[in-house]
Formats: sequence, structure tokens, C-alpha cells
Amino acid sequence: MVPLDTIVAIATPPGRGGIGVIRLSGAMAATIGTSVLGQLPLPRQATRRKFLDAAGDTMDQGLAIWFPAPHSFTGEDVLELHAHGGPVLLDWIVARLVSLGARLARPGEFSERAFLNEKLDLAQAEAVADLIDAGSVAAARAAIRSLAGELSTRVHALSDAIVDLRVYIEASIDFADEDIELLAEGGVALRLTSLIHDLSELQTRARQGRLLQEGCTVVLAGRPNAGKSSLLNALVGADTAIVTDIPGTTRDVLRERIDLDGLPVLLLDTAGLRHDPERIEAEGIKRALAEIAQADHILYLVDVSDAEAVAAAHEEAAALQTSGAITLVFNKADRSTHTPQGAHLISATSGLGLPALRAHLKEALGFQSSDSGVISARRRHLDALARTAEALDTAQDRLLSGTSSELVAEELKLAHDALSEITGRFTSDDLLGEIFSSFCIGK
Ligand SMILES: Nc1nc2c(ncn2[C@@H]2O[C@H](COP(=O)(O)OP(=O)(O)O)[C@@H](O)[C@H]2O)c(=O)[nH]1
Ligand SMILES: [Mg+2]
Repeated sequence: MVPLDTIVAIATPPGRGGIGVIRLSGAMAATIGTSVLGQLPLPRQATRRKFLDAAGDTMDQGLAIWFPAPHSFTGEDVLELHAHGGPVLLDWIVARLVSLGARLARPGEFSERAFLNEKLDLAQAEAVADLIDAGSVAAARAAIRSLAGELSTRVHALSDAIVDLRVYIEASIDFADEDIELLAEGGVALRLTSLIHDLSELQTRARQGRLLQEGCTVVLAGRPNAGKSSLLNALVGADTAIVTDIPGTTRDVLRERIDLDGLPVLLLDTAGLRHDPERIEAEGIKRALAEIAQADHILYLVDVSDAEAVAAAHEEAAALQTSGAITLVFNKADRSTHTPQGAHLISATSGLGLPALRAHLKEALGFQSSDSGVISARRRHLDALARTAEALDTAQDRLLSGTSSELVAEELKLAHDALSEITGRFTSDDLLGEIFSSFCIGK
């Protein structure tokens, strides 16, 4: 392999802090480190050192840790400098390392090298980024499981089983006459069924992981004064949105993050929907409709003490243009003795019915809060798992309809290729570039 440039980056976030960590990785790390430190520390031992400028004067003093290849995060020679966390100081030290031959790292470049040197597979590298971006403790737990290799191990196990089956079937192709018996003998149908079952279990866990990682968007919609802003405040647990009895108070879209038992939800409060708005309000309604169209779920609020609104509720909710699911919620229950059939009845101001509404929302979003081994996953992984499942299903159909073994084997190959994309065995350079460039600098 062509030796890569030696890269450097500040690994801690921008701004002032107690310490700031600078990471240097590549073939020149040893010579650069020797120039800055006078002498490299012993491998993997945090050692107090002066960081020296070109004239030999001290820029800072801190810890230096030397990780000779291949026992480092990237698999290359890595030097970590723990300096004081001032932006000017850190930039100064980085400039010194660059003057000695390093270049500034691109986002995700350390992880990319770890991947190229087989320190991590692609799913694990993504889990590092997902751990850093985790929006809840449950999401962090799921990411650390994937980082530890739980997703990869399962993907490998499935891959191996698919390959075994494919080899067996391909071998049987050479004995064309005995085709059918061989397939029956090897328990091919049974093995395929169990593969499909294991895959669907992995899909379920990965779907939960993606929900945790990416969260969901829930829009509060309804007529003016239905209590949307009050419900937002009740769910957030703070007076974020302005609540008044003047219809049309909320005009722009308000966004708040809430944690629904571990599921990160972005809650959107919108302008009330009505037919004869003034101009600013009309703009607000336009924005509301745009958010409704994209939401994962819509809570359509209705003032239950307003008989006319209750009568029109089902029709109004059904008319919304959205790909998300819609739940009708009747608010201001404290003001009415009338209970519409089968509806969610709440009072945003008294809190009545809110626990049930939260539970309903969680279920409707497909989230099971029991933390039973959820692993973090991305849309990319789910797509690959879905394509694998499709190919396995087709293989099963062909097997059952007695189609030739070649066609069954062909589908198994497709299934295997799709799975391999997850861990990065078959991944294009473009996709790799896209994945790593979304990471932070210094990771
Ligand atoms: N009695 C009662 N009043 C409520 C309830 N929820 C909201 N309101 C009142 O209804 C009015 C409109 O509420 P707001 O949240 O601004 O409605 P929005 O226009 O849909 O955002 C305010 O005066 C609120 O205090 C409720 O559950 N019970
Ligand atoms: Mg409002």
C-alpha cells in the first residue's frame, strides 16, 4: 500500500477547555514527534513533556502518548498530545506539526484509516460517529453495542450461512440429474427458512436502533386555539411556546427536542389551520403544511368543548397531505363532559391523558422502550438488510416452485453481496467518501 500523508487534527471540540487533544497519524509521526518532544515517550505511556517550537522554546507542557503501529486507533503510528485547551495555543501547536510535514486531516479521516487498516469494519466506524451523535442514553447504548461488533458479528454469521448454502447448491448443480434429491437432502429449504427468520430478527433490532439514532418528527396540528402550544409546553415540561387565547398566536414553526423514554423526538408546534388567515398567518399555515407533509406522525388537536370542531375533526384530519400517521387528540377534557368515541382525550393544562398519549405515540412510532439488545443502525444498513431479505424470499419462492438450482444460487449471491455492504467488504469509494466525510474532524 502507498504510504499515506501524515495527518493532524484537534480532536477536542472548538473553544476553550481544560485540555485540548491533538492527534497525529502516519508514517512521519515519529520524526515529527521527536522534533516537538525532543524524544518520543515509551509506547502507550502517558508521559509529561514540553512541546517545543522550532527554536526549542516551550509552547506548552502536557501529556504525550505514543502509539506505534499497528497498535493504534488508525493502525498507523499515532502521537497524541494533550495540551491546555486554548484555541490559539492548539492552532499554534498544529501549525508547528504542519510545518514539520503533517497535513490537516479531513473529517472522519482517522476513522477512514482505521477502516482501511482493518481496525474497524464500516458498521463499527459508523457506530463511533453514532455514539458521538447519540441523542439519548438509549441511543448511546445501542451505538456502543454496534461499536463492540454486535451488528457486524450478526451480519458475518448470516453471510457465512448464506455462503455455505450457496456452495452446497452450486455443488449440486454439477449433478444435474440428482438436483432435486440433493436439495432435499441438504435440508436446503429448512436452512433457508431459518436464515430468513434470523435476518428478520436482525431487521427488527436494527429498525429500533435507527429510530433511536435518528429520532422521529412529530407535528402538532389543528385549528387555532385547539391547544397545540399548550401541549408542546406540557410535553416539553417548560413554557417554551407562547400560549394565549388569541387565535393565531403561533405563526412560525417551533421545534423542541423531547426524550420519549429514550426515543429522541423532535416536536413541532405549528400555526393553526384555518381558512381565512391574514397574511403573516397564511405564511405560518404554509409552513405548517410543509412540516405536516414530512412528519413521521401528526397529532391533530381538537378542542373537545367546541361541538362544531369535534364534528368536523375526522374529515379535517383525513384531508391532511402527509406520509405520516395521524392521531386525533381531543383537548380541553377538563372543560367538557362529552367524550368522543375511541379518541384520545387529554387536557394539556391539567395533564390528564398525557401519559396515555405518550405511550400511544411511542407505539405508533414503532418504538419498544425495553432496551433488549438494540443495536445502532443507519438507513443504509436497513436498506441493505431489506435487499438481503428480498433476495432470500425470492430464493425461497424459486426453491418451492422447483425452479433450477442456478436461479436459487443466483439469489443467494445477491443476498450475500447486499449484506457485505454493511461491513464494507463491497463498498464503492464514493460511498466510503460520503460516509466518512459526515464524521467530525479529528475522528
Ligand atoms: N381549559 C383548558 N384550556 C386549555 C387547554 N389547553 C389549552 N387551553 C387554553 O386554550 C387557549 C389556546 O391555547 P394554545 O395552546 O395557545 O392553542 P394553539 O393556538 O393551538 O397553540 C389558551 O388560553 C390555553 O390556556 C386545556 O386542556 N384546558
Ligand atoms: Mg399556538
